[in-house]
Amino acid sequence: MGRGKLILIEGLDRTGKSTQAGKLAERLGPNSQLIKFPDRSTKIGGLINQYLTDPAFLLPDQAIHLLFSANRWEVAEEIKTHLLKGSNVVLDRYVYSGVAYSAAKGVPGLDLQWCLQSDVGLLKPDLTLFLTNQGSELRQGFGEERYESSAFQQKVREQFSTFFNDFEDQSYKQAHIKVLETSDKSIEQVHDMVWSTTSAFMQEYADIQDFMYF
Ligand code: NYM
Ligand code: MG
Repeated sequence: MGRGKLILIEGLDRTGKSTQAGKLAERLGPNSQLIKFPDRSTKIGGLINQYLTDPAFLLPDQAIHLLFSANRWEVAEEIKTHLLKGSNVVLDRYVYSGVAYSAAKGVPGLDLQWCLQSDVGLLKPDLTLFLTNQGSELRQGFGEERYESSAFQQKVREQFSTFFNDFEDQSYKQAHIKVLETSDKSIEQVHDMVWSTTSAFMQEYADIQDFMYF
């Protein structure tokens, strides 16, 4: 039996990631695992949650960046164990969110290169589905959390795109990162796109055993 596949759903806020990650994990069967980042249930996740929801809770940008990264390292071994047992793991956000949101702040020194360092050594997803809803960042009515403003989301979009284009190897990008345009599509229509892309990938790459790392 081959190892399970690590499948990541990424995107800006309000693009339906959590809904789609949940539906994908369900479709992959009872053996699959769904892991969301940030995981607010751990001690580190509690600090992240406070930072996101309480404007009076201040942390240096470098410090909160490292907490988001530490929150991934907390479950790095658990993810690998699931994959080795043959379970597929669906991630709701991961390293790409980590670098894109922090780099979007425009803080001197906090560039993509710096931001990636704390995640170097984490498993790379076998397949990343980047959900994009043209203009999602231009809409009104974002939530109340830190980062949920139209102006900031536009900057995050640019950082995701720079990262995929300039930091990822082009052949890796072609095979392993798929951009799904979801504008004007229903939840079920987007799920169909997610599923057809995932199942085609899993057939083509059924035999991969080696792991890839950031
Ligand atoms: N976020 C998420 C980061 O800034 N860095 C990270 O490493 C991760 C995983 O947290 N606006 C940001 C993106 C979101 C916020 O995530 C909360 P969610 O998926 O909205 O709960
Ligand atoms: Mg959010």
